[in-house]
Amino acid sequence: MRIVDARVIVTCPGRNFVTLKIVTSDGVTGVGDATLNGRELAVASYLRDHVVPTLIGRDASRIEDTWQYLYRGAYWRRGPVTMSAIAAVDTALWDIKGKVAGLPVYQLLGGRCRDGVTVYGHANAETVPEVLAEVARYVDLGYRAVRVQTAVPGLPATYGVGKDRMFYEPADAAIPTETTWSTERYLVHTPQVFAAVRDEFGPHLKLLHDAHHRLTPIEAARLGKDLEPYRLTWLEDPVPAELQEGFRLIRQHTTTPIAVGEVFNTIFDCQQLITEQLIDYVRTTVVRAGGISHLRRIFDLAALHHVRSGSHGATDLSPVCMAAALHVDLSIPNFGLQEYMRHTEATDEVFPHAYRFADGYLHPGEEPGLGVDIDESAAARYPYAPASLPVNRLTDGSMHNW
Ligand code: EZ4
Ligand code: CO
Repeated sequence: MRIVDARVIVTCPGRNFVTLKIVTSDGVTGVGDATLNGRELAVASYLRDHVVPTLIGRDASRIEDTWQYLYRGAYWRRGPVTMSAIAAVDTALWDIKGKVAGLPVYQLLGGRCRDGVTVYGHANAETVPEVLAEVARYVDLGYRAVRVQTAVPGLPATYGVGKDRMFYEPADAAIPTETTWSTERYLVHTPQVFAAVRDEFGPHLKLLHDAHHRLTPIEAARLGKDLEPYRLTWLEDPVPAELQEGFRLIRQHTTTPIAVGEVFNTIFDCQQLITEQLIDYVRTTVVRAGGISHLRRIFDLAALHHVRSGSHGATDLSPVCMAAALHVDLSIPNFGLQEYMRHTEATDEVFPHAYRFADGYLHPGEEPGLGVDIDESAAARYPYAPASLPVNRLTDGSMHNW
């Protein structure tokens, strides 16, 4: 069974998505997500100009060999653009293998390890009373875990806190918006938020918080200590992670569990974090880390070192990535938690999918393959529109992380 066509589809049903659709000589098709938020066209070009010509005529059943060919063959290894492109090919080939076998992909990965995939939603608001109402909304919908973010008093706008509640989208302008940040104010305010949330919702709701790589290790250690009474499931991205050993300092000071990895693109970005047990959850997901094949390598290494999965699942990861992530989540022994931000209706229309939310869990469904597709005629109605993630400056005007 040979690959006869591979199409790169760029569409913007509310936000930009890049999708690869592979077609075989038997007429079987497979889809892979290649979306890199704010840099979408770089991956589209990488696929169209450099990858697709090498796929035509290739045996569609050789998933691992194709992965190695694309990773080693390019000479230039790693990086978000390369690894998102490889991920799209890998994901589409898993989809095809499942359809050929007549099995959902999670069965090919070893079958289910759990009944459903526990997900968390995002409660975002300006003030504490408003965020309590948002958390209540998720609890009413059946969620068992909620990420809580508020604005920081005294700052004009805070990343991760948008005007739209259930459909929040951080990439908002062709040229990046600039926002202001103060770590001092944030460190004072955040423990007060979680005191109020615990007080209102009791000890059993899983609570999470994302620091968006904004702190130094010692500031993160302070925040972790101050949050200990509220027993977070995790504190996410406390510091930028280029320096993996930076996490040692956080670990020495706090028992608040640490999650990191949404920007990682290979196992080499987290091997020290995992093998030294410096984190509790690794947040890589399918599109960002070389597809199902490479993501499983990361999670297998993590399993050896008491680290669980906590895959990224924001709106910039398309329903194709979400479906693929759910098959992985269902089949690995060390699953932790899956992020889930609902997509807009227009996105769900462009990407019909079998996965369903029920009672706090997502279920990938039983369709052969990934159980997701792209409706190309619907996609064509939503042309690409440039959008970037915001840039952050400190109150004195200097550039900050993120
Ligand atoms: O900022 O997906 O945990 N989720 C997040 C997201 C990310 C965006 C970046 O593309 O941090 O909101
Ligand atoms: Co995050």
